Amino acid sequence: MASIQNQIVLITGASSGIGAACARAFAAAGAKLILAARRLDRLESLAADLTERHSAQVHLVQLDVGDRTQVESTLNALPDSWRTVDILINNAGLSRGLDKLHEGSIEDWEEMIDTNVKGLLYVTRSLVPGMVERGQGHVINIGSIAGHQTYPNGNVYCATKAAVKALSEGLKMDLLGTPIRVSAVDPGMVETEFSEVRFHGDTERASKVYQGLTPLTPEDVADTILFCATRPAHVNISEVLLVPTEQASATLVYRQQNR
Ligand code: NDP
Ligand code: 8X3
Repeated sequence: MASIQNQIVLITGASSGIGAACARAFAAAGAKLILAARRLDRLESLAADLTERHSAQVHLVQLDVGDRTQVESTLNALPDSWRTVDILINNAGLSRGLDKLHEGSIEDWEEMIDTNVKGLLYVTRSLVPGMVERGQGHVINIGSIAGHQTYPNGNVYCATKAAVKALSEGLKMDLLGTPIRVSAVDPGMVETEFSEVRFHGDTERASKVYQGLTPLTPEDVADTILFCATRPAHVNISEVLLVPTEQASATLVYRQQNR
């Protein structure tokens, strides 16, 4: 296992779920963290906890990844001691709605495309040139099983995650000949705030998504991401698809009654 002690890791969408779990896992491994999300209060309490538990060095940025001007100005204004990002975890993302395409909300589509595709591109475009210049870096994109298999009513969300898959593959090709690594970590069902956000705050509908099965936890995914980041420099984990044992595909899950 290669050490990531004192490496600078920037995590987008660190205020919840998989991003927050990554912050905990990478802090425990001794990394320095730049945590980004729109909800600064959430980042502040996470940072306080990481400092107390791991004496972690943490820098917070309030950031909407879908706002191009904000991404460019915020990342260009990182303090000198935080500029040399070694590992970028493009995790910020969301789904909105689960509707037939011809009945879907165009506002929902735009929010998903702006965050999951354009947001990932803006952050990557801002940080990867520095990695190339320094000859050091690793980009880890959080895709989804939804980028491998489309499911009914998933249309635009699945399309954004298929785009993330294509962008991870394309970035790897474009960085060939540099030491920069690119990984895609593509989970199946993970219990986070994801479904609550998808259903616009309908917690009852959200909880039914995971009824009768044991989903992945955010920590399971963070574990895999940390594994990718701690391989020796000549090893590039290009793609990992991880699902709960009770999930076989995007549409096939095994649910037990009374669980
Ligand atoms: P959560 O809703 O728990 O977390 C999503 C995170 O993304 C939050 O921290 C949120 O922060 C951030 N975010 C959303 N929009 C923006 C934005 N415009 N700018 C900055 N940050 C933003 O969900 P998950 O942890 O599950 O999701 C993380 C990633 O994992 C997503 O890319 C998702 O698509 C992917 N994924 C999730 C799966 C699941 O089943 N849960 C399965 C496969 C992939 P804030 O609102 O504070 O900005
Ligand atoms: C999240 C998993 O199956 O809801 O990407 O699309 S799924």
